[in-house]
Amino acid sequence: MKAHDGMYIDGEWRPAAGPDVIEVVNPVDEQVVGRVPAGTAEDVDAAVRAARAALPAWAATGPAERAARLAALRDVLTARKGEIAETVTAELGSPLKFSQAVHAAVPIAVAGSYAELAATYAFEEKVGNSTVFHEPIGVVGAITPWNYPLHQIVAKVAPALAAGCTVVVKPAEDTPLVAQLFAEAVHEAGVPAGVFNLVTGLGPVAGQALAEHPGVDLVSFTGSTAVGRQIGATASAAVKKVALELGGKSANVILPSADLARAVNVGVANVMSNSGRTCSAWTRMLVHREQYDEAVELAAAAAAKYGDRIGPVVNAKQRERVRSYIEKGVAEGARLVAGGSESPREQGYFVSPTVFADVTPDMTIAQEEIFGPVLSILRYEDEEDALRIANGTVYGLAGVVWRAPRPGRTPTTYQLAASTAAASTVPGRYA
Ligand code: TXE
Repeated sequence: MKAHDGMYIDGEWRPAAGPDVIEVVNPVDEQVVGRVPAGTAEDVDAAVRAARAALPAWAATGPAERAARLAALRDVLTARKGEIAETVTAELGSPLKFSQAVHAAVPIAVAGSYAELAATYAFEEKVGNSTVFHEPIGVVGAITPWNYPLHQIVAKVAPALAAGCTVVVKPAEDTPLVAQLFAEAVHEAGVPAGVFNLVTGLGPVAGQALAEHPGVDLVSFTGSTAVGRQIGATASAAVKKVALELGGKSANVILPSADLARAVNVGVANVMSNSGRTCSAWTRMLVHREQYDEAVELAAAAAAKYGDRIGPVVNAKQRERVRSYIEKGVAEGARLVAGGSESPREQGYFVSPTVFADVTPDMTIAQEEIFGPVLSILRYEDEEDALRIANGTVYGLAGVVWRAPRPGRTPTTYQLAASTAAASTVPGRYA
């Protein structure tokens, strides 16, 4: 895979300040597919300075010019769609078709929607006798994860650029190659030097330097709750703005009136998609006790059909993490009806699509984010009970209720408890 040995700063690829490199490994065959520099605080500082210097001019460009650059970015990404999909497949391990349909197509659509928003957004608003001006916050430090590597970058960068902010991105160390491809696309799209900058590197080094940098006005982070908490504390100590998009343990409530087979099959597909690496995945399926056994049978059969076609998880550490959750599920008394902790292949970081029955709300696998292809099926007595179970975690990222359609009536929605640990700031289904 093509890889740059420098950082994209102030409109050019510059040599990294330090000698360290990160090896990018394909999770399917464990082979190195590229090497990128491991950035230091010095690289981050250079990138933030470039972003600060570029800010006044970029903030002063009209929305029409910013919309034009974002539209150009969408067009470049569209032209390089095939390359994006191949790059994500090489570093994330997802099947090529999924990379084409999701990892490439979704961020292109997101870039396009922010191009439209930049052109139509009311940056100036009359409120009574006053005029409200919506001004850019300033320099945005974006720290992104590996699960939807390009989408996570575009979902932060496109709105920031639309608003007139400048950006420094520190992508996940597992998936820096598509981030470099994105920097090339930004360049090709004619975005002025310094408006977008990329520093590859490790979280506790480059990521932390970016979160702490006094020249950054807003830190936008997506990743683990533990790191998010740390970044929130750092940002508040420095009195800067922070946006955190963290984990999830979303409930999929199937009411007795729903089409059970459809609800279960879609529910299983949702969890297995991207090998379970989706923070909004419906990882807890809640089924009425009278339909429980049938649902478990359907879910086990659906999961077994996927085999290793869902692709691997991202690295050895994640595979161990997911396996240990599966072992904990068994140890706490849940019933394994599909998959298990045994890897389906000798090579690569694969985990079998796994389904647990007889899961109770207090079990670890019903409370903690696993971030792998693991579904927990819980039993409920009535709607009140289902709601109580659904709301009974610290998470609140997404939620689903299935019931028979009632023609002419607006769908019922349940208010799931807002989470303190997961404040969603990024629009889009695939975060
Ligand atoms: O995340 P990290 P990891 C969850 C999921 C997963 C778990 C661990 O449960 O199993 O997190 O994944 C950077 N200062 N999600 O360890 O470490 C890091 O370099 C500044 C949910 O990979 O949080 C990367 O760019 N930055 C999630 C980013 O933070 C730091 C997606 C995320 O990595 C840092 C991914 C530090 N001290 C994982 N330490 C979602 N919500 O979609 C790390 N980073």
